[in-house]
Amino acid sequence: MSTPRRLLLVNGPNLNLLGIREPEVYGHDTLDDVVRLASDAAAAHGFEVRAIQSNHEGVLIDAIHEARTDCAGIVINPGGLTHTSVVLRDALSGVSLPVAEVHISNVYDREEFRHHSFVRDVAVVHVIGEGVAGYARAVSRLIEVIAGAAEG
Ligand code: CA2
Repeated sequence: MSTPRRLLLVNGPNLNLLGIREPEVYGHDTLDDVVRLASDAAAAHGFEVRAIQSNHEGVLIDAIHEARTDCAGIVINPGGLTHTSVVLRDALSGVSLPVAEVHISNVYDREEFRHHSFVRDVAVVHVIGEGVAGYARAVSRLIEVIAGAAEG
């Protein structure tokens, strides 16, 4: 079966507040801007994006499971769940799709509790601290990985 030309874009808790609160940390772009940026980057390679944002861990996990059947990879900013969630990590490793981890801010320049990521070692691409432009970079790099795997 051929590889689906679709990525799942996952944004975790509180990222619906992008562009509305804390612009000094996360900038002025909204979640809609992020989805547009990621979709444009994917379209440049002939891919489409299915986007989900939720404040509920189980909803995110269901979306990750569903991606198994019709997506080629997952771009995820897990928000605060990055630093706490074994179940999110298990969902990502369980679907066996290539994963790109994105953080808008540079978590390593912030509080110590943000330095640990449960997702880090199940992701093959990491884009950290590049603002919302990092989503476009993560999409392009993940598609390179997918294309490389399809070539064998
Ligand atoms: O830098 C990132 O992208 C983070 O994943 C964002 C998370 C934070 O817990 C991580 O340590 C780093 C927070 C997402 C909440 O986003 C907001 C956006 C605007 C206003 C308030 C929260």
